[in-house]
Amino acid sequence: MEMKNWKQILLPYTQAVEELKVKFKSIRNHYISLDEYSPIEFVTGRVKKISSILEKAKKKNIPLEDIEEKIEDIAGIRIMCQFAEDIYRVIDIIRARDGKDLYIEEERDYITNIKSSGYRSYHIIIRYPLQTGHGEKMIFAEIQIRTLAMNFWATIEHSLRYKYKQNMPVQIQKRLTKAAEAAYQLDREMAEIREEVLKCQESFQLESNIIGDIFSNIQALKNKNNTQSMTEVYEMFWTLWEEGDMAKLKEFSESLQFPI
Ligand code: 0O2
Ligand code: 0O2
Repeated sequence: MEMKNWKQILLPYTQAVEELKVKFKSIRNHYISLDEYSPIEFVTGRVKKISSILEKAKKKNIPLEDIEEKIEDIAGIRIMCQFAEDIYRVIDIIRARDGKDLYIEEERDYITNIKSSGYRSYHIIIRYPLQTGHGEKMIFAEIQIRTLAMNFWATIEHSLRYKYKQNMPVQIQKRLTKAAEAAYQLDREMAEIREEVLKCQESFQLESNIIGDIFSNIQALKNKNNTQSMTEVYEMFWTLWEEGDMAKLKEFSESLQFPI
């Protein structure tokens, strides 16, 4: 494999990362548009750096011509969740798509089986059928699903490991182990207050959607009505807004949609 082919080799992986990001972001948007809590907080993606691919190939004795078949995380998607419980909802969503737009190859549960470094995450290796200019190409991708706390720890640990390579000072290693434990405790604490947080977030989301609806309905009315009746509509809105009763605001929004 010559160096000049790298760009060509990585192109399908770039496409896969972009497509998968759109797909998982859409799942989040779907929940939000239905006023529902989304188990996905945010999604990121990356194509593995050439230097990391080469390092991994060397470490695992993979000949360069086998890289595409043997290195499963050239395309990587990361899904962040607020709570550990959400991870299992995301896993179910992905499993439900198995055999449809992706094929699950393997699952690695580093949440139950925490790595010795302290790393926690749930990995799903998939085969993803990519539509290219030259027909379908099946490629590997790795989906990492983790909480915000797991991500926080892993991001910092990854950058330190990258910085020190094999020579991480023992003192820093110890601190990282302690920090991993703290991140684990944080997830446990958050699970306890999850119900409370969910209630607040849902009502906030609902409120912002109702207000959004009211303003689009007012806009639609404005195009039809005269300014006289619009003043009444605004006054009514401010009165109800100050009262803060969501049921009344919803009713008001509907009355604007279907004026008598
Ligand atoms: P928005 O409007 O900010 O929600 P891209 O192709 O640029 O969308 P990419 O290249 O993967 O995505 O970018 P990156 O930097 O990895 O971040 C992806 C998305 O994750 C971005 O949002 C970031 O705002 C979001 N993100 C990154 N870190 C955090 C974080 O700590 N908390 C939260 N809530 N979001 C974070 P978008 O998709 O650009 O859209
Ligand atoms: P990059 O390109 O820097 O993101 P391995 O044998 O551990 O090298 P394996 O068995 O092929 O890897 O796959 P695994 O363990 O399922 O996934 C490897 C990826 O998981 C890593 O990518 C990290 O993103 C993440 N990961 C695994 N272990 C750790 C850890 O101890 N700390 C952190 N921060 N992340 C980890 P790379 O190789 O770092 O690639």
